[in-house]
Amino acid sequence: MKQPQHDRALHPPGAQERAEIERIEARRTFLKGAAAGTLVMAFGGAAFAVAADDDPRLGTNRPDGRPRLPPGQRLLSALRPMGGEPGDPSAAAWRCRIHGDCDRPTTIDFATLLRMPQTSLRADVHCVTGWTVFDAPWTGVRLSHLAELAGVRPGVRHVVFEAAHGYTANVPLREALRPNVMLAHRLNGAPLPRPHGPPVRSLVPDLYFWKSAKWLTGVRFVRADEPGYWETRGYHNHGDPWREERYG
Ligand SMILES: Nc1nc2c(c(=O)[nH]1)N[C@H]1C(S)=C(S)[C@@H](COP(=O)(O)O)O[C@H]1N2
Ligand SMILES: [Mo]
Repeated sequence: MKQPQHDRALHPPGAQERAEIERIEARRTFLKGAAAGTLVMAFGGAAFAVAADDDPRLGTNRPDGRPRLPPGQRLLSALRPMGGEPGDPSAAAWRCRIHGDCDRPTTIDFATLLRMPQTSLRADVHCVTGWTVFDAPWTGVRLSHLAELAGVRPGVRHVVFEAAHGYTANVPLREALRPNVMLAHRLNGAPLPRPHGPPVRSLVPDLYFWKSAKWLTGVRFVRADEPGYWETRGYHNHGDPWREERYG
């Protein structure tokens, strides 16, 4: 699977972490060189938003008391497409297995997802490569709703998000049941744009963004933890941005 943004597996152990840090530093230096504020630049053929250093939300705290900007992060004005091997973006073709250790496993399609209770929220997201975006507006269905529907059995401790081409990400069940964790199908008031995992991705805003699986194909409830794609390639098993749980 090609993963150009986090290709630490290509470097020998020891050099891996330095290479990643150098990459992050290079990006930061680039961003510092760009003008502050909301600005979209052409870069490698893709448009992306750059640093918003003068944002009044910087330096404030979240309702839970933690700083709005986690340590070592820099604010961008819009999500940056981070790549990954795309799945089928078609809503008509989308199927998602809700399965694992539950009483009522099921497969849902897009129309079924839309008939479920919809949640719209603004969430901050934090990419391990060093960027954060505040207040991204998402719409979707809470994971807690799907867990209830599936009848998750006692003893289940983890959720594995499954995505196209074998990508997976593991999240502790307790955290996955929080009200801001969802299967998202809209971003910024529109269907998920092509690079951001349409038609449906998971959204786990309070963990690093690699936990938010694009091109979602399944939600699996498990008792024993199953480290996912990045978690088995040197990244932290949990990924809390405020503890800087970047590398395992
Ligand atoms: N299916 C899939 N989901 C994925 C990835 C991926 O490679 N494949 N990359 C992850 C990583 S490393 C990040 S940082 C975010 C990036 O999401 P974005 O491209 O919408 O910014 O998606 C995550 N979800
Ligand atoms: Mo990432």
